Amino acid sequence: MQKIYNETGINDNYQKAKALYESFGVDTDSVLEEMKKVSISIHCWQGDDVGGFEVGSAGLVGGGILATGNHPGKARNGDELRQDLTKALSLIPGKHRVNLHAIYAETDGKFVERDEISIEHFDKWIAWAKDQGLGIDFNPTYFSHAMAESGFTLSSKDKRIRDFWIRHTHRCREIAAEIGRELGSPCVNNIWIPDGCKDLPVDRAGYRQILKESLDEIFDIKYDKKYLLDAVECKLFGIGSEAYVVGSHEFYMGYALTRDTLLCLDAGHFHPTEVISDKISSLLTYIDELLLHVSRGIRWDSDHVVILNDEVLAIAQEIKRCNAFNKVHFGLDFFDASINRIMAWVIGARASLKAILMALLEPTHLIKEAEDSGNLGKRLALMEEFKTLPFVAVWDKFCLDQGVAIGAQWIDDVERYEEEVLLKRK
Ligand code: RNT
Ligand code: ZN
Repeated sequence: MQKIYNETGINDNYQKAKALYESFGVDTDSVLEEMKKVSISIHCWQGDDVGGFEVGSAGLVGGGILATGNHPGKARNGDELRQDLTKALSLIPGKHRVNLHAIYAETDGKFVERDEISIEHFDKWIAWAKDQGLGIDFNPTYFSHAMAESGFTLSSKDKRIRDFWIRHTHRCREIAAEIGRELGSPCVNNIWIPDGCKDLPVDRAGYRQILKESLDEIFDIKYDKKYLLDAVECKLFGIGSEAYVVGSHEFYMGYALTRDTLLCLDAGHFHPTEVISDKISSLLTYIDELLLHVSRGIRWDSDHVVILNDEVLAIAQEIKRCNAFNKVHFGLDFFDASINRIMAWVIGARASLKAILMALLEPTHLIKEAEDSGNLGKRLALMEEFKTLPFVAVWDKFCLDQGVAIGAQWIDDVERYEEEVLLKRK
């Protein structure tokens, strides 16, 4: 591989590609500048199958989500997870963010209930993020807990249960805002609850009314958007909530619109032929900012590793075509326990960045000209031709400039890390 990828070759290829893109009115140098500013939010939970570090935890339980597989070497504590993330980030070009869940609190071996966690339990994450130049995003955790066993949390009809989760959310927003202040970059705190029913409920409205009231109580406490951005994430169904999900798309769209929160769209949370890429322009007509959970559902919300497929490219194209890189927070959400977890991160993050780069390199103005002049054959023809412009020459140049492995070279690196680090974890 060393022979194929050499600096002179990459620079030569880049110069040729630059000339070709220029002939279509695209300046690759400024695209590379823009790419440096693109920051995606990389979810920590791929590193340990959504287990977290709670004392006495049995790993991911309930919540209607599932991590399948038993690949060796998963991170067992904060130090290992940060070590693995550091490895993954070294193979991903650009400066990014890490997305935490409340269960990744580090409590020094002591059990701390979720409604009692606080900022000091995230000190190590913050110090590491500062050291690495990363931002951090956050999520309250409403699953893997006795108080979530009924299948209801913030929408529970049991006041004791819902008050517990309201208190947990208060803690999380406070922590997230503090993280945002510490790191000088707003922390997105995303609320996703698993609440719903396996079979037909009769009181669909009742639970939604309660959820609205719980959320209103939560958001009654105001934070500066400089530090904290609140998001709410909808879902269509989960395992054990097939018939009814309280926090549906319509529910949260209405909520976000009337309460001025961000709306989170997870690519796996809609009907199988429904795509989130087409929702971006509609929502941005009314909503200031969106959070995306870029994921890959296969037949259901299976949370497969993101790859460079049509939908991921369409998402990136929509953000570009709407000129909305400053309004759309691009987060990853998948968990595959059956493959090397660092590979999973790197595959998903590199695929997402490739999609974004491809979108930025698209001579959109020419396609739009064809569309506006009514030449729809030309519009389709250009879209097809632009798919095979020498994007990879620009991608390799980006990786070279960012000092990360070119092409498939990173795979050897992760395999070595598996031998030297992961397989030694017993
Ligand atoms: C679940 C949601 C949610 C979770 C994470 C772990 O269906 O997608 O975002 O995946 O919070
Ligand atoms: Zn999600």
